[in-house]
Amino acid sequence: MQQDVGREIAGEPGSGAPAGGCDVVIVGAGFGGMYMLHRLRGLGMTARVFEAGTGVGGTWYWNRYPGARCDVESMQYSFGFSDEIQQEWTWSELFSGQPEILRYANFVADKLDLRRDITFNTRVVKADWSEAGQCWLVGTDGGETVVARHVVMATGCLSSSRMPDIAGRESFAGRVFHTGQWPHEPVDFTGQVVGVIGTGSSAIQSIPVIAEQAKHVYVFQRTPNFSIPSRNGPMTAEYEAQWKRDYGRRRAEARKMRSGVIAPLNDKSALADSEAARRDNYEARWKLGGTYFMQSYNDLALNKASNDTAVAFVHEKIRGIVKDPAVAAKLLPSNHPIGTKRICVDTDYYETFNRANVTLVDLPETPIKEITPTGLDTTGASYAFDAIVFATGFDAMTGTLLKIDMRGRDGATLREAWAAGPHTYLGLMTAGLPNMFMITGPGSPSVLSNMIVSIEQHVDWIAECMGWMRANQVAALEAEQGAQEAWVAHVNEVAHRTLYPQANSWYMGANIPGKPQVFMPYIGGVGAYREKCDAVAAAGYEGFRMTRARAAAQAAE
Ligand code: N01
Repeated sequence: MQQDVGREIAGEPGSGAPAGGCDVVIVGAGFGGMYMLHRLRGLGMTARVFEAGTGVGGTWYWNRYPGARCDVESMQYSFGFSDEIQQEWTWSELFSGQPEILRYANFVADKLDLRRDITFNTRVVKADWSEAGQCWLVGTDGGETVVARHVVMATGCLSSSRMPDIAGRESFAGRVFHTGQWPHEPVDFTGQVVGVIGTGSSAIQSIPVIAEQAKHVYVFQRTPNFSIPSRNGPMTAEYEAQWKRDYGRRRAEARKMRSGVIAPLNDKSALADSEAARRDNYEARWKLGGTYFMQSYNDLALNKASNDTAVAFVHEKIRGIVKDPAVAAKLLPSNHPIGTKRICVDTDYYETFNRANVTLVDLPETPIKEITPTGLDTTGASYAFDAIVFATGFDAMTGTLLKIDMRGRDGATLREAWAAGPHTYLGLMTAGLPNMFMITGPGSPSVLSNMIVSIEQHVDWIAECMGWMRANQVAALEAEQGAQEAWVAHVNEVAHRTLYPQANSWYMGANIPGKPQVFMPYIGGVGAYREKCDAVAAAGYEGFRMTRARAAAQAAE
């Protein structure tokens, strides 16, 4: 049983900052943590942010691998809360690369003077709820304990990179990289032989760039993935001006969209078109590029027969691009409907396999036996490299949250509460952990949406909730078990109306051995989800239970 030191440190439970502490501890200084801090300052609340990295930017701070780029247009993948920021900042490309997005994060941090409340190089490792103080005691790896009324987990959905359990991994004597933890100093592969393990989004972006530099690249593919050309290009002054003139309306429109992105939709089934019309439509979408391909028809995520038509089209494209038919055949994704694993977006991915210095190794044909000091052995051959790049993904959505030893009411741990998969109410809170909010947590649209739109929606909701608690002298707010279980059931039910659960994806937790297999994000759409969250707040935070601050409780007696 933990010792409850909250009373001693925090004094009488109120609804403001506990004595000697702050109103809120925010974990993470990515886009979520940055905007949360800004909103709380606006409410006159005190907040401290802890960030494991040496700078702001979250995902864009860590994922510095060659070719890292966002697949949502920059005019849309950017903050909409400040007209000054959105008018002042200028993007150089339609889909910006990681260095530019990181510069943007730093620009926002400077503009809002955020760094003075951020402690860098520091991880939050534990958080204990004090029933007596109605507050959290948050512990860092530097040994500091901070008392706070609330904790906001702005830890990101893809922030725990995953190294695979391959025998001999530690024995490799060359350089080892993970795309999600790329070094800050430049990495030069000139004249080197490189092995890339994995063919997800990170690999698909980095392989073409590494192949331009390296002497030879071996790509180890376990599951082929669908990828659509991004059609990135320079930002034109005219396109940018069009957006900036109309930003208010466009941001409002994006917030209502299913994906949080203004996208060309087609309210028609793929089966309603003739074969010729369908081909023309897919061809036009392929030329348009990017994730919009999945909106070619309204039922690609719902109807297997419709989805098959899109699969057939992309297969034909791959066969058309890759000159060696045997290599093309290996690149054809066949074990999941298109889009049910996150669709990849590339610049010259399939073309890269026409290069003489790139070899595709099909792992289902010749599985990996072990990593050796000089490279890697499959059942078919031995490969020698100077460097290995693990593009092997993340323990998504729950990995980072579960690394923190979080103990709520009566010592109940988050790890126990989520033993069968993440259980949340609206992806915002979990029963048993009062005043612990998650930004884009499991059970919210998060990774199925434009992350910045979803981050802004959550931050606004959380800030308003905290403001309401203070105004109403509520010391603690917590998801009710019943409301939470009803939400979890709804999240599952909606997911199982789609084809998504058919794929062994990280959305399902399938990439981590032993992880419960549940569909984690909410697929009901950003617009509908926002309406639900707003309705819950308007009804006095329906589905949450509250503990009144002591002064308010005494006054009411
Ligand atoms: O990770 P992934 P990612 N042996 O999990 C393979 C976002 N993102 O970093 O499919 C051999 O998708 C694994 O194989 P399999 C985006 O949401 C966005 O690429 O499990 N292979 C797979 O091929 C994305 O979805 C952007 O059979 C092994 C790969 O490693 C998410 O981040 C850019 C293996 C992992 O793919 C994650 O993408 C980049 C093993 N033991 C990322 N273990 C954009 O905005 C794993 N693999 C464009």
